[in-house]
Parts: sequence; C-alpha cells; structure tokens
Amino acid sequence: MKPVNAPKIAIVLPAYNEEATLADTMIAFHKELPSAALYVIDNNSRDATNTIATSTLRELGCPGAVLTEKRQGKGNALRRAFMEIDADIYVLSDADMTYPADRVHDLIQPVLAGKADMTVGDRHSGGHYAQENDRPLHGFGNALVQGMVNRFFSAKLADIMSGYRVFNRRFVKSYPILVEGFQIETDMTLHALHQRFRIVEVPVEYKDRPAGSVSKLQTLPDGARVLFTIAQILRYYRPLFFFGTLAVVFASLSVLIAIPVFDDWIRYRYIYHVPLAILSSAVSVAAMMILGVGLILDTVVHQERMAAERFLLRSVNDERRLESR
Ligand SMILES: Nc1nc2c(ncn2[C@@H]2O[C@H](COP(=O)(O)OP(=O)(O)O)[C@@H](O)[C@H]2O)c(=O)[nH]1
Ligand SMILES: [Mg+2]
Repeated sequence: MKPVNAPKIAIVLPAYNEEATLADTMIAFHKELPSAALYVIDNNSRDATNTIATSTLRELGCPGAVLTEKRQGKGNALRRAFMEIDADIYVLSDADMTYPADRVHDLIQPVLAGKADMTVGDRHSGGHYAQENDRPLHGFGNALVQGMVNRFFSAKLADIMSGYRVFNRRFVKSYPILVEGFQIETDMTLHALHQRFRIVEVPVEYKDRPAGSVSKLQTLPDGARVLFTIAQILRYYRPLFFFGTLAVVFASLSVLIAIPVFDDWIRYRYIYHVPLAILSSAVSVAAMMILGVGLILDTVVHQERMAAERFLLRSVNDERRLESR
C-alpha cells in the first residue's frame, strides 16, 4: 500500500465586483486552511476585484490562481472552475463575508470521512438567515422552490440555495453545468438529488453583507425566475408529471366542452352543437399527444440516468485502478 497523501483542497471563490470583501474572505479561509489552494473566479468585475485577488494571493503565498471568465454569471464562473481545478476536496463560498470561514472544517469532515459527496452550509436551521436577510419576498420565493424540490425528490433539505458548500472530486467532475447565472445553487442540489449523491447539511451562522457591499441578486427579476425555475425543473426532471398534468387539464377541458354535445344526444338523439363536438375532439387529441410527449421524455430521462450511472461506475473503476498502481 502507498502512504495516504493529505487530500488536496481547493477553495473556490466566485467574485463579481467584490472589492469591499474579497481580501477579507480570502484571508479568513486561508487562516482556516493554510495549505489549501485558493482560486478566485472573476467575471469582468468593474472594480478592483481582480487586482485585489492577485495581490492578496501573492501576500498569502499559498498555491492557487485568479481565473478570469469572460462569460458573465456565477454558473459560467463555476463551470470554468470545476473544469480547470484539480483537487480532492472543493470548498465553495461567496466572496462577501456572509458565510463563516471557521466552520469550513465541519463542512469538510463528512466529505473526507466518505459520508457525503456534498455538504451544504445551511443558513436556515439556525434561524440566522431570517434574522439577517431583509428581503422577505426573496425568502418566500426560495421557500416555494425548496418545498417543491423536497416534495418531488422525497428529500428533507433545509437550504437548497446556500452558496457555502464542500464537494468531493467525484461530484465536481461528474456535474454538467448548463445554467449560467444564479440558478446554479439550486442546480447543484438538483444534480445531487437526481444522481443520488449523498448530501449532508451543516447548520451555519449567516451574516448579512457588511455595509458598502451589495448583493448581485435582484429580487424581482429573480422572483419571476423562481416560477420559471419550478417549471423548468419539472419539465427536465419529472416530465411525466409535467406533461401528465397538462394532459389532464386538456382532457378535462375537452369533457367540459363536450357537455352540450352529450346533452343534445341524450335529449334529442341528435347533435346540434357540431362545432363544439369538433373542438372537443381536437382538444382531447391534443391531450393524448401531450401525454405521449410526457411518456417519451420520461424514457429519455431514464436512459440519461442510466448513462450517468455508467459514467460514475466507470470513473470509480478508473480511480481504483490509479490508486492500486
Ligand atoms: N464570477 C462571478 N461571480 C459572481 C457573479 N455574480 C455573483 N457572483 C459571486 O457569487 C457570490 C454570490 O453572490 P451574492 O451577490 O452574494 O448572492 P447572494 O448571496 O444570494 O446575495 C458572490 O461572491 C458574488 O461575487 C458573476 O456573474 N460572476
Ligand atoms: Mg452572498
């Protein structure tokens, strides 16, 4: 047996216009994990984020890099990071001093112990988020999406949108990031649930951004996006439910439309509402087509799950083979 090497840890900080808090965040995480590599992913920040990241990295003297991603959005930034960074353990946090760096060990522990593929710093269970967050609308939207996700994946997660997470390599290197912006957190949770990765939530304290630092999240457009997100999730992950529900709506509509037609037939043994009869059959044909689409997509999702599972099995095999060399 080879001696077990210390795990390689990478701290990943996406940062967009975070000059007020970036250096402090980097210093705080470096203090907790001095041998870890620090990566800042800048995204065309218009302030001093990039220079601060570079100079702080030099001062701290730890391994790492400042990556610059031209395509805007946290999703794009993480996609770049996960593709390029090579590590055993990945720590993800906001660069805004809202998450406690000193709790990182509690997040890493279950992943290191092989008990979790992803740990999530849960802001809700301790009640800190409700206290610190002064955007009630935003909270409501989150709760809505969260309730739906828990229902459809039979999960009991308390915080699906936290930006404080730790992943193992297997999770990071099997995660296809298609989202570009802020839906990325929800998407990570969905990927984990869908691929049956093990999630462990660790309650953490949460502080609002310090004065002078602004959130990149806009409540209203993001609120409209919540509904869109819910529809997208259902469409992609539970197509039979999504299209099945739509089919039931259409089928009921066609029955409603046909009431005068049946009434005619019962009373007069003749149909006077011919246009309604035609409309009703058209709507019921549409209902059947929608149901058919749902069934086909359900099979597609099933096939895709098998392919993803096969990919995982193959990479586990490859890891083993590398280890035994
Ligand atoms: N690279 C990159 N980082 C981003 C972008 N948008 C937000 N971030 C970073 O992602 C983290 C979370 O954003 P934040 O505004 O704090 O969202 P909130 O915590 O939900 O209010 C912060 O570190 C931001 O700087 C982006 O477009 N590109
Ligand atoms: Mg934040």
